[in-house]
This record gives sequence, C-alpha cells and structure tokens, in this order.
Amino acid sequence: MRLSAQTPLPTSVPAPGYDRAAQAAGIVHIGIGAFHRAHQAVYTDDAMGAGDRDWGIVGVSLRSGDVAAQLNPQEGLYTVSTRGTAGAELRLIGAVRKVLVAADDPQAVIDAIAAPTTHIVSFTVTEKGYLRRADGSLDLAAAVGASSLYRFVAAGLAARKAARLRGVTLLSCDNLAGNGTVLRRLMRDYLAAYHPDLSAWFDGECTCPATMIDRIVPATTDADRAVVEATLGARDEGAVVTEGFSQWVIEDDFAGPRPRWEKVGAELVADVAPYETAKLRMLNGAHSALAYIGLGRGHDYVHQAVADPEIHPVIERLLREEATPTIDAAPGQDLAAYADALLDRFANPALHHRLIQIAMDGSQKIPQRWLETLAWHQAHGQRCSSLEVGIAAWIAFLRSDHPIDDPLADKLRKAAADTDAIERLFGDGGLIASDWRPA
Ligand code: CS2
Repeated sequence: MRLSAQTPLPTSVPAPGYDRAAQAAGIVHIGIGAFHRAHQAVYTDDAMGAGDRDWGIVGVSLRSGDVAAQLNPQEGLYTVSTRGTAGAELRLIGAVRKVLVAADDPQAVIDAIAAPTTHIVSFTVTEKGYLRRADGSLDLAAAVGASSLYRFVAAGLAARKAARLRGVTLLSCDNLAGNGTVLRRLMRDYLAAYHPDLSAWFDGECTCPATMIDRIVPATTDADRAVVEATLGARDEGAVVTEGFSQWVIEDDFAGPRPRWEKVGAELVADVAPYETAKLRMLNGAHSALAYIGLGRGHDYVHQAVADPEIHPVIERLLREEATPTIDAAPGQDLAAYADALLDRFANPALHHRLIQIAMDGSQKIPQRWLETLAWHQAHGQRCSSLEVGIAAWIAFLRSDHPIDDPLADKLRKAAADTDAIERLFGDGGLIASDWRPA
C-alpha cells in the first residue's frame, strides 16, 4: 500500500495538525531534493502547525521527474526520519502540495510563480545550479538553457508585473558565500541581458535575503525506505532521513509576507554572514576534507572517516586552528562549541552519510569551503597544513578510479594528471578562481 492522506498511521508517528487541503500555496520551491524536504519544508510544516496559514509549498524539479513520481501519488505527503544514537523518530510532513517538473510543463512553473497567493520563491539548486562564471557574473549562454532557474523566475516575475501583482522574495538556500547577494547579482545580470524592461521593477519589488541552512541529509536508500515501510505500514517513496540537528538563519529582508519561521526554531537576523561563514568553512570545509581524505584511505562513510586516528587530528586542526581564526563571530556565537558539536555530528553512526556524495562538485564547493581560509592565512603569512592535506587528497581523488561527478570533470581530470596539478588548478588563470595562490 502506498502512503496517502487516507493511510491509517501508527499513533507513534506525528502528522500535520492543520487542514492541509485548505492551505493555499504561498511558496514555490525550486530544487525539491531531500535537503529541502528535511529542512525548509519541516520548518514550514511546523509554522502551519503553530497556526500560520496558506504556506503550502509547490515543489519544482528543473529536470528530473523522480521526486514528482515519489510525491505526487502521495498527495505531497512524506516522512522524515531523524536518526541519532538514541534511535530513530518518524514524522509525517504535510507542507508540500505537489511537485512540478519544469522540463515537462514549463508553463505550470511560471503560473505557480505568478500566482497571487505566492509570496516566496526559494531555491536549493546546488552550487552549480547558479550558473556563475569564475569572475562572479552569470553564464548568460547557460542561463537561457532549458533547466535554468533564471528563465522560469523571469517569466514568472514578468507575469506578476503584467498582472499588477507585488513582487516576491527570492530565497537562496544553497551553500554559497553571500547566497542572497549572489542570487540578486545573477538575477540582475539575467534581466539586464534578456528582460531589461523588468530590471527596475525587480529592484523595487523583490528582495533576496541571505540564509545559512544546516542539516545533514544523506541520499535516501532502498534500505531506508524499507525501514520506514516497516514502521508506517505503507510505502513512502519520498521518505527522507536526517540527523536531529537543524539550523536556519535568515536575513530578515522579505518583500512581502512570510511564515513565522522564528516561532519554530529559525533565527531571523540582520546579518547572516558570521553564521554562514562559520558553516561553510567549518562544517562544509571539514566535510570536503573528510570526503577526499577518507575516500583515499578506503572509507565509505563520514562516521568511519572521522573515527580514523590518522584523519581525526587533521579535521580537528582544520576546524579549530585553520577555519576558526578566519571568522568574525557574532555576539554569542561560540565557535569552539560549534567545532565540538560538528565532531559529534560527523560521528553519528546511524546516518550512513556517504563520502562520495560530499565529494561531488568539488570545483563548485572548494572555493568557499577551503580557499577563503587559505587566502586569509596566506595574508597573515601562515600555512594551513590540514587544508593542504585536503588539496593533496582532492588531487589524488581526481587521479583515482572514483567516478568524478563535477561540471568540470574532464578539465579537472586533465589538470590533475599534470605534474603541475596545483598550478593548473589554483594558479594564475587556473581552473578554480581564488585569492589563494599556491606557494
Ligand atoms: C555536504 C553538505 O554534500 C555536501 O557537500 O557538505 O550537503 C552538508 O551535509 C550540508 O550543508 C549540511 O548542512
């Protein structure tokens, strides 16, 4: 039996306490992968559980029909399993109304963005989904492609303007440094090139707040779905598995109404930068190092790599001595406690977070995770031995038999094969733009 609104659930599984069918969709979310379902959709479900209304989510997949096939037959319902050392907890999430596939029905996506009830368009499209060139500008040729977020957003905004509706908040929830500013700049580049009539309206009507998003969400496996089915008594194809920890820090700069996410654990702040910088350089920086060093030493999962006595001190040094001094902490932000918590989170044996999942798209991740830290230390006349081990491990990974899943895969493999690999990757005119120069 497939999960649906009619499925009788075990009493141990909490379900939405609000009238799902009565909620209008206030959010269009582009890139509805496992991360969104375990993070923003949970906060939104909680906000509606706490009394907010009309914040249903229309999910969009730009390319693949997989998530639509998982969730639409289930009326958008799915479970989140939270796994820690103390066991697992399951709950049903009701915030997602349906999933659209842009490749199959582009007009439906444009109509959803243009709907009068929509106030927020949010994104988890991964680093490469922003189509940013090394100099920070938009890759204008790629941005007119069929799976470009910019095309859909611009067409939706044009329809709003024509209908004399208000603008929307564009909320980037990806791991980029200054994600709000990046999205605003790239959206402006797109409009200037292809919709100049919309540029002034966009500047006056739409905002792009920065966010720091944090929850570890491994890709769901068939084994995970089987465990959920045993508890639920129904098949949930859209199940997601995650850790207990969750954090969301959002710049309070919305163009119109928003859910009261701050009532359900999110932090609405004036400046996200200290949280975002700490998260990228510490959590994500350590993750990428664990991935490449760990794979090189034959591990499959994060918890195995961090327990390896050869790797643990490298990660601890990366967190405490390399990343920490580069971060201007906000008042009350305790970076030593954050490093402790990260080491505990990485050690969670119940998550089964694959290193190869983190290893993908290294060319898109490494600049904000490692190179800004390296550049800071270089400016202070210091080296970073842990990050240098990480870079060596990345090059070894690019030379290995592992499949390289990265938009620059071919170029990276060629550069890494060279005896001057570091120079070809990071030197002047190298593949990876950065302020850090190899010594
Ligand atoms: C990971 C992130 O896959 C990766 O690159 O570092 O997805 C990480 O798990 C999340 O950012 C945690 O919030």
